[in-house]
Parts: sequence; structure tokens; C-alpha cells
Amino acid sequence: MNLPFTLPLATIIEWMGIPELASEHGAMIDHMLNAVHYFMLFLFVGWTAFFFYVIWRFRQKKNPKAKYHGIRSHFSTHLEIGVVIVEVMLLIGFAFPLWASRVHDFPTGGNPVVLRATGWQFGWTFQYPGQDMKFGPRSETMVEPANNIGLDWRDETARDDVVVSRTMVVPVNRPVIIQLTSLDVIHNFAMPNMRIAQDAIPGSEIPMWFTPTKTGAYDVVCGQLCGSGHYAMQAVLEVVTAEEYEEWVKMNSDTALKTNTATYEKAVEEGTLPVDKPKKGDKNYGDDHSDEGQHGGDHEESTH
Ligand SMILES: [Cu+2]
Repeated sequence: MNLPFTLPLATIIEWMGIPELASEHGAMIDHMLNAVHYFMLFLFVGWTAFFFYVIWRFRQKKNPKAKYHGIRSHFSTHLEIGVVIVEVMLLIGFAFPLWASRVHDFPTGGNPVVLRATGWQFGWTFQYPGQDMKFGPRSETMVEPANNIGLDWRDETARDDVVVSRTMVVPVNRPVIIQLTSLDVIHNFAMPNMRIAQDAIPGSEIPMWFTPTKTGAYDVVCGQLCGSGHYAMQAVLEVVTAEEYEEWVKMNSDTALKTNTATYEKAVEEGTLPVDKPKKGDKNYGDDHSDEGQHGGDHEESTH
């Protein structure tokens, strides 16, 4: 039967306009969101009914004189303790293990795609290991406006790394592991369609994973108020077919290799290869003339 309109109560969360689901574990999250919403609806109706019952039951006409003793049994205390026990059980028995499966039990099979995402005020930068499948190191010495994550192209493994902003490309039906960090303040890498979000914290690399199940373009947003440009801190998650993904990686990796190798060779030729400043603990730390080149070029600060 075709109705001229759609009935609004397929499920509560659909009715409330939850974004389209596009990840493998997302159905579980939706199930939980639905259950919680139905439970809250039940509590709302129940407590409202109780509220009106109490107003009627203790109306002034029937109770001209107030009783000051109140309830003398311990029933309500026991009930409260019962509620606390159930809530602790929900937290330890369900919530913690479910979360642990997202942030600890990483897929070992299924040929996962691994990439790094870095939040900054106000955008995201994505680093792919490229065709050599090795992430190049990053170094603070290499940071400049065009290279905000400090990809260290002095290292060979870094030169073919694909570094992009704004668009993150992943293949469909393959687990995606994201190593998440931030350059400045705490951000939150949120993908509503994938039903996953994780805080990005400067100084630590936090992994998260999901498996996209539908091709298409989805939103990546920042889920933590992180400053004046927070509203614009978006990126696009593009889920493509396996072939499209391989092609994309190959094309961008080839271009990156060419550009970075040229930059490196030019710097060597002109003698302008960046040299790391000595670190605390190095022999010449604190020496004011330390950036004259006596440290050579292999002080790469590795983030492996
Ligand atoms: Cu942010």
C-alpha cells in the first residue's frame, strides 16, 4: 500500500533525523540510541503521570492538615540503592566493553587501511603512507605553512606519503584505522554517518576504527568547541570502491614522490637542507652557535 505521506514513527531516532547510517558497527549504536530514547520516553510518561497523581492524591480539599512525618519505611532508600547498582552494572558490564572494542580491539584481518588524521585550528590534515606502505616521520623543523604537520621529506619513506586536507578518501568494506592527533587544542574527529567520534589531543596519538559499508560523500566535523572557527572545521569523507581507492592512492603518491624528491634534491644542491635544532640531552644543547650545521642532517625526530 502506498501512503501519500510517510508515517513519522519508524523509530524514534529516524523521526528525530539521525544522519544516514554507513558503517558496519553503526547498527549497534542505532539500536542502543533507540533503546535509550524509548526508555527515556517511558520514564517521561511514567514520571509525568506520577506527578499528576500526586497533585490529585494530596490535594488540599482532602488533606486540609499536612502530615509532617512523611514516609517512615525505608522502601525508597532501597529503591535508590537498587537503581545505583543497575547503573554501575550497565556501565561496567556494557558501556566499557563496547567502547573498548572500538578503541582497543583493532581488526587484524580484512586488510585495514591505516592513515593519520591531525586536527588544527581550523581544519584536518590526512597523511597516507603511500605506495611504500610506510608512514614518513614528522619533524617540527619541517613545519611551514604548506607543510603544517611537518612531513619530513629528508626521510625517504616520507616522500611518497599522500598529505591532503579537506577530503579523506577510504575504500568501502575495508576496516579503516585512523591514528588521531592534534596540533594545537583538543578537537573531536566526528563522523556522524559512521557513528563514531574520538577526541584529538595534542601530544598523543589515539587510534579509532570503523568499516564503511556504503560509497558516497559524508561529513567529518569537529565535535569539540575549539575556537572561533570551530563551525567551519569540516572535511569530506569520501567512501569509494576498492579500484577507485587504489587509483587515488597511486596517483597522489606518484605526484607526492615527484614533488618531494625534487624539493629534497634542490635543497641538497643549494645546501639549504633544513637541520634539526639540538634537543635537550644532545651534546651541544644550549650552544648558541649550534645551528651552523655541525650536527649533520640525521637528527630526524621520528614519530614512529
Ligand atoms: Cu576543532
